[in-house]
Amino acid sequence: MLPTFFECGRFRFPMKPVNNASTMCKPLIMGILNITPDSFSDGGKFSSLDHAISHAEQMIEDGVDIIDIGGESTRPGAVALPLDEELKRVIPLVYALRDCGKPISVDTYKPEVMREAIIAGADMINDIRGFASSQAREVIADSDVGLCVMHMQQSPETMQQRPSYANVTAEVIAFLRERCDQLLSSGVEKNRLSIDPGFGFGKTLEHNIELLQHIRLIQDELELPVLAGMSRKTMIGAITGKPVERRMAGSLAAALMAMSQGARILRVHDVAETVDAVRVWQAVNAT
Ligand code: 7PJ
Repeated sequence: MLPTFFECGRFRFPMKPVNNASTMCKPLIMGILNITPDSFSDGGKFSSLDHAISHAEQMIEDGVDIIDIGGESTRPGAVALPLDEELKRVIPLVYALRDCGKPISVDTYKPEVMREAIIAGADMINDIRGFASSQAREVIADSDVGLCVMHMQQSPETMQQRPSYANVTAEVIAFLRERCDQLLSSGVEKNRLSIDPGFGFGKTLEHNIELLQHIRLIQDELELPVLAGMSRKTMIGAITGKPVERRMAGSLAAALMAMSQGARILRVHDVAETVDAVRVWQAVNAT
């Protein structure tokens, strides 16, 4: 059984189906707010603070539930961003958005960025390295933020060179279980955790598809809400043959597949369109 709520700083979201007869639960929409000048999806369109703020305002109008701020590009082959540059990009935006009425998540694996983001008012930390660093776990234990613990094989520089698993689903479950146990023993409450198989992070298309087919199993095994992020990713391009700027329809289909597997949080670029797709799904399935 999933915890009843996902606790996320100043916010609390119900995680169980409202209607017990239905296995479906309306997923939360996490909108991606990239402030990387080299962001491959937004083409650097939202590089300045003002543009990022207006992008956030648009997402709120479109029905976003959580805003995920990312300062460092983690596309395959990307090189790491220096700490001071990431702080300069992310922290002013957290301050600017802290009272926007929606929880602010920060996509970072650096403990220093986590600490400053929490001081600035962030409600959630989304770590693509799954809180591997003990300093990260210390920062988190001293706070009340929600967490996303993601699986990645290797690191962004090398992860797509030769992804390899004997059993990808079993290995992702084992990894996430270990990281979540570590967090729980450092004092983090279970209802602050969400988990993510990490689509595209050290995975072939076949690995990604197998994980998508097993979201419900992953969620049931760990009894934690699954966050799924496939929006505009290479896997969508590989299936549809479309470049990144034409992957919205494929991304919507993937989001619905994740939702039908019970995913509780969908991390997406196209908030308005995903909200509509979820509404149609709900109208048919959750009555
Ligand atoms: C993910 C992420 C993801 C979580 C990125 C991109 C690359 N965080 N940060 N899950 N992806 N939790 O958005 O294409 O899949 S950055």
